Amino acid sequence: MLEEIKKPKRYTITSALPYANGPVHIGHLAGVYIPADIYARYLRSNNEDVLFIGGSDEHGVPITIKAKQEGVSPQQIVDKYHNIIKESFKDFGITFDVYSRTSAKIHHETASEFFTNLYEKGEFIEKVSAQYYDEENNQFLADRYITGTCPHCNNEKAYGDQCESCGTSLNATDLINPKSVLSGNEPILKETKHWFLQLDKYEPWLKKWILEDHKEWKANVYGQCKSWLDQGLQPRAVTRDLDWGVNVPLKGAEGKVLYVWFDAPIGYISASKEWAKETGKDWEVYWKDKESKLVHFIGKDNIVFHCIVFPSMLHAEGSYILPENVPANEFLNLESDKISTSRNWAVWLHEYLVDFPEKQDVLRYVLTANAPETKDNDFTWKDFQLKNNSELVAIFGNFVNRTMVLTQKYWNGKVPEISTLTDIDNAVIKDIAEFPSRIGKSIENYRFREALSELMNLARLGNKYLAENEPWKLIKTDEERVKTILNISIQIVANLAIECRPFLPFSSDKLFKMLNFNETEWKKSGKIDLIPAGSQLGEAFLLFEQIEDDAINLQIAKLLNTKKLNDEKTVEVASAKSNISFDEFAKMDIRIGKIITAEKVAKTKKLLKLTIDTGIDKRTVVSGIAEYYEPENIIGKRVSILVNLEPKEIKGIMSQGMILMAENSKGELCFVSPTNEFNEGSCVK
Ligand code: B3M
Ligand code: ZN
Repeated sequence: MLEEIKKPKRYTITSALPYANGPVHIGHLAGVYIPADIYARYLRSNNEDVLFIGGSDEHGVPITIKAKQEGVSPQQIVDKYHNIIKESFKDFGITFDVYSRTSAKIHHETASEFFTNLYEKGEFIEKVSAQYYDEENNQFLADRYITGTCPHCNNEKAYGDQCESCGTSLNATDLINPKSVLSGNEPILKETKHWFLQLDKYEPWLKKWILEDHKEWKANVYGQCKSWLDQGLQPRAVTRDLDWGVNVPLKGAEGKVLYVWFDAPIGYISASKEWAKETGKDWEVYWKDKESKLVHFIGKDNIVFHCIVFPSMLHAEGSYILPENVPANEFLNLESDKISTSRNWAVWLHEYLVDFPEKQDVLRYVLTANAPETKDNDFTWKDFQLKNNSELVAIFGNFVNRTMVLTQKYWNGKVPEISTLTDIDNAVIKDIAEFPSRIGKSIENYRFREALSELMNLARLGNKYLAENEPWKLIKTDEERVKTILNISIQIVANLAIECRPFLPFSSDKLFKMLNFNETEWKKSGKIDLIPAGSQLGEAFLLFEQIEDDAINLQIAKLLNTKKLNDEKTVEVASAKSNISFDEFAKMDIRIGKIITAEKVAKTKKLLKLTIDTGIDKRTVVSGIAEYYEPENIIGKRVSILVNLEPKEIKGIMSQGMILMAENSKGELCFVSPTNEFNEGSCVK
């Protein structure tokens, strides 16, 4: 028998805590905060008990790096960005019940207690391992503080945790030629003790809890969890050698802090405590009562921490509820490129509001309509303009405006009476009744794009109703009929005002003002008795306005400029090699040679077979330059050649020597040629 799904008593809604090392951008809004806000607002309009939690993640290595770069303390960095981020969320109408931060005292206490609790229960294993240490700075190096050559792709700028060139995740000890970012020196390996959460121990439990009991999770989330679980889990260190974070509350753990991903999710709990203190409410029921429903809104890069690590922590602690769902989103790109804080490839929320003042809802709309719910999606300024002009203005705004203007014109803004209902009216009334549950269902199932498109269908229904009945024509012949049509249209506007509120709260406020109305309860919508006949409406004004090409072109130009600056910046120089003696250098016999013949090597893309007159002899050299030179264009060219390199067979051809090439940061090659007419055989020294 199907189990009756019991309605939760209350909702605990968390949204990922953004790192306080930069402002927030459209990717954050689209992926996490808008969906979470729609969900929270919708539930509240249903009179549900909701605690919607946000806050800044103020620990972790990126923040210490940023502080070093700017020559200030980590606390100064997080103070600055915490405030900017908090303001942006407020500006965009994200209705957190609490927006806290992990540098708060209450958080340090809460995280510390949580750790101690697990420690005392014996949930950690202690392990000593060798880690990189910078002797000049007397400190252990976090993975991000070590760079070196990627063993997979030879990228010389790989980090200790990942190579951003080939995407492989690495251990710091995998790097070839590791260097400390702090001193530039080669780090030494030194033993250090850390505490590990035994994810392997929880694996069977996790498998059942996720793979069997939560098959309803979004496919992207479920799939990622399954692949982690299929690979098998390892114990994971929850402490670090770092001086910024929550101190490890153990003797002998001086200089160690909790790993940022251990303390950050506990931040949700500390924020709840802070909220409880301020409001006099009880935080514990939101976290410990089985009838509370916990939902985490996050981006896809946070899935493992919210579905595997944090639940394991909660499970190990034992008194907490677990997330009922984790509706993680994929990523939003910007004009086909990955959003990047370091490359400034983003639309920053605070900047958007300077360029598009009071247009929060336009962005909320476009980001919801384009939400990366099932796959990565792209934000483009052209699409932003199109969605504003042809959807918000042409459909939603147009319907509201026509209804308001006609009512003002014919009845001075007084809501006319309904006389008799025709079949057309009854059909529309029946349709109107279906929207609240249709939109609501989509929201409850975390399908916010679908919910929004349903909302737009309600506006479309209104437009169609007006267009088919043409009250502006009927007014000359059948005033009673026009009264009915306008009354129903006004009711549709009122329905829109309630139902758009989770998505477009600023526009909902405007509609309330225009309608002289302020009903926020979801269950009141779906009906046509929202605004009684005889009510006086407020003044009509435009809900949305056209966005012109100029405004869009300006934004595109801004991005092109960013791209240009970035391209200039990427002229990077490969790092220096260690010194050699003159004798070592002098062993190389480098000459000027002349290319006499050149042809492509069959079945290869990169290789040319060259005959070089070295002045000493004429010899064959195979060179990987086919992508940069056409054979016919290089005959007669003078180049540098290392003549005493051991001969080597390449693709069945004996190559005798090597042509010297210059390589730029993009990996492009060009010959190193004499600037004057020097004969073949001349020595390069
Ligand atoms: N600060 C990572 C991020 O912003 C991290 C989220 C923490 S949620 C507990 O992607
Ligand atoms: Zn690599």
